[in-house]
Amino acid sequence: IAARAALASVDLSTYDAEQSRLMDERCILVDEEDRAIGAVDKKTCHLMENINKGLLHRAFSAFVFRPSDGKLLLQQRASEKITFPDMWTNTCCSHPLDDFEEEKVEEAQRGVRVAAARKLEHELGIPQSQTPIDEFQYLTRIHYLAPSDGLWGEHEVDYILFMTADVDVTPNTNEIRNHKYVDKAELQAMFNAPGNSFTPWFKLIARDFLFGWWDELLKRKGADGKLNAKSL
Ligand code: DMA
Ligand code: MN
Repeated sequence: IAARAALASVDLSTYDAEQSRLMDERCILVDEEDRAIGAVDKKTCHLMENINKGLLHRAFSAFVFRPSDGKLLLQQRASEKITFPDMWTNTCCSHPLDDFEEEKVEEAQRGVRVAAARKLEHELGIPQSQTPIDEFQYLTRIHYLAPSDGLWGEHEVDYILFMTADVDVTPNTNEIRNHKYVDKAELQAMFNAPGNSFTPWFKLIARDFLFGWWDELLKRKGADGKLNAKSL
């Protein structure tokens, strides 16, 4: 990757103040093998000009399913989001941060699990007591690159985490516009309907992985009759 001094920057004053502030968070830079190689602010990480020079960071995509019926909790991103505003997506995505020692721990994907619980609370108001980090089922990592508009985009090694949990949602309206539970047919109908837009990573994960794992999850009923992603 390019030397730090050569990386592009941009003025955020026309964007939402809170979302601009969050652009100071420090993401974990990784190489193509997901080895941590440094840290840089979220703004720098998400500018296409830097992505085009190879800048890559670590992220997670969490999928929360309702244990009683296996419906998936979706969110629609707020208009305030600087990247991918107003798009429908999986329950919660974000980044483990270099700012927190615990989120840098790689053993048993501890860092991304801790970050996922933190952001489920921040974005959806889900108390962390309802998302114990050991209950996340880590499925795989994907490396992908996707532009948002001309200026912004994503280039990540993205850890996919499933969880079955009964959760209380209190949306942070600076982060999410809407949320809803869907079954497979309802999600497919949303994809087919004109006018809905979806994040590129959610479309990619849905196309390649989601429906297969979801079918498996729906077969994994415990003695209590509830679905459990931990057995996937
Ligand atoms: C970034 O998500 C992570 C992925 C997997 C795309 P995001 O833009 O929702 O992050 P944040 O909520 O931290 O802005
Ligand atoms: Mn990112």
